[in-house]
Amino acid sequence: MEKKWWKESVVYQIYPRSFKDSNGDGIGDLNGITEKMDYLRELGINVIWLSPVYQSPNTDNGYDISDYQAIMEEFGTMEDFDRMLQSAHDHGIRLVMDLVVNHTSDEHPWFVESRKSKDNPYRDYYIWREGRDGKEPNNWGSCFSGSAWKYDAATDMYYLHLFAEKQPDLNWDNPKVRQEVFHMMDWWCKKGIDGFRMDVISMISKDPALPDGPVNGSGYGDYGPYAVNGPHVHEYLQEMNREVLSKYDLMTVGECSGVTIEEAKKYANQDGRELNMVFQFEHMDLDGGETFKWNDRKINLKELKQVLSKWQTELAGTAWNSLFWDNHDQPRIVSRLGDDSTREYREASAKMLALCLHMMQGTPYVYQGEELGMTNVPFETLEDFRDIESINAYHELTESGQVSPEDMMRFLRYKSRDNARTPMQWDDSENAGFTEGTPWIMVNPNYKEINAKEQLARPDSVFHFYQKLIRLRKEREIIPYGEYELLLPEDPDLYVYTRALGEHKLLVICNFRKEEKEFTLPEGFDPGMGEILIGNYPDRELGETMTLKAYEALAILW
Ligand code: TEU
Ligand code: CA
Repeated sequence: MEKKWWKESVVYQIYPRSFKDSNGDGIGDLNGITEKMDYLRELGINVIWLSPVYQSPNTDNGYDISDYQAIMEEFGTMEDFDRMLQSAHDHGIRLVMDLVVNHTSDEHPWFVESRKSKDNPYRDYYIWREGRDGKEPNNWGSCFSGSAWKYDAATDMYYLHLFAEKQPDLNWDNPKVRQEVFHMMDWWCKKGIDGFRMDVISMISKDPALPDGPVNGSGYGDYGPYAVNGPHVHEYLQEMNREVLSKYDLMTVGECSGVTIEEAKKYANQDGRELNMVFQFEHMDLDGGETFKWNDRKINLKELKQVLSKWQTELAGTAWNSLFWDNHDQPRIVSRLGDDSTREYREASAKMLALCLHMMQGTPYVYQGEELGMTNVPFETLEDFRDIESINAYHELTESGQVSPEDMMRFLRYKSRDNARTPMQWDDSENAGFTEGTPWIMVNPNYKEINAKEQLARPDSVFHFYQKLIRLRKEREIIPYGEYELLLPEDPDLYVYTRALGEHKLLVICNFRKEEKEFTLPEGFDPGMGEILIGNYPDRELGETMTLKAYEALAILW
């Protein structure tokens, strides 16, 4: 496997609105990020992925962009951006920007023009269709509820939006659109940024016939077969690579929901023709159901092992994957796969989950607050939520009678994206030290117990555990490059795997349960010869048979 800096890096994702507010308006900002650069260096991460900071009406918190070359006023100025970038580089940290080019905001000047008339020069920047019998051009549903089409009276036609109405999809089949996007990317590269995380990049190419999709639980058709990994997606990414990416030393990661292994081998092939790595969701979608993510089902450990292992072994030597539990679209992992019921279990399970993921092959991503074991949030009413996906889903599913209001509130509390979007918990002062004003979304009331200040001062904290995992990846080649093998696939409680490189073997053992569990070392692993690289209980001694404690995890090197 070819060595690359981005294979040996750990990425930290910042959701700027919730990271640190520097001016008391209740909204995180760029100067807030600059203030916290020392904290990030202390954690040891190499790369920041910055969620969108561009000008935006904020229907979807910056994933609806109205100017790709301007900074959102609430976040600061271009000078603040330049200072933040310089500060990151001074701290030895690279900066990867979010690139949201499947769609723009409807307030983007391209769309403002496009909707004016059928012969406007920008008309073909978006996907316009005539209605079918006075209704939508096809049966597709959008990701944020309702039809994926919006009627526009000015020209008596419909435009496509796979996300919110205010996020019209760009028409990538138009070469002018591609040139505009590539030009804008080049402008950012010249500024000195270090890469792009590409939002829903697997969805930029649609089958131009736009056929009806199979009807799903929502009553709408699924656009997946015609818009995900569509007919020209690889051609367009190769063009982007030739025109922009190949000219700089970048890290590129494609958010590829709905990607298969076969497709991932194209997006993230080592031949370097497209992107460096994919960011895919198969393991996170295991608790979906008829009403998609909206339920409170638990992920089954055997299925989780099977899916994660498939991606480990099938991409090996060919393509590269991202490793993550949390991001700004996911509830908190310690509440989802771990145990947030007591302080002891919370810390043990947060560390176990971190170890389990960080010892795998791929580039790990830490989402802000994950390194503290931040939890889901006790939202009480619908008014506590800010996320368009959550609010729309509540209305759609309760008003159609598919889900009762009580159940839906429980599902939102468990799965809403807002669980990841409450303010970063810096200390135990008011508003968790995030703002001196009124935060734009509630602070998790557990900040007095869970905060960075307390954890920085305590050697056995979740923070220091992440710090050690991140350091180990840099010190031990076996972690980025070793060969992966799953052991005990049928065990319902333990996740055990090995990594192998040259003479060395790494054994990773994770108890996903609070019950104690017997574990016997596999044949050939001499307990007297193994070295515990990291574990979440201080007094662990190696034996041929060990009784693993609640959520115990360890990585042993031979
Ligand atoms: O998310 C894309 C995506 O696949 C989402 O539908 C995701 O599955 C969903 O949010 C999970 O509930 C990206 C961004 O990460 C997300 O924040 C944006 O809202 C979305 O694209 C539109 O830009
Ligand atoms: Ca602010």
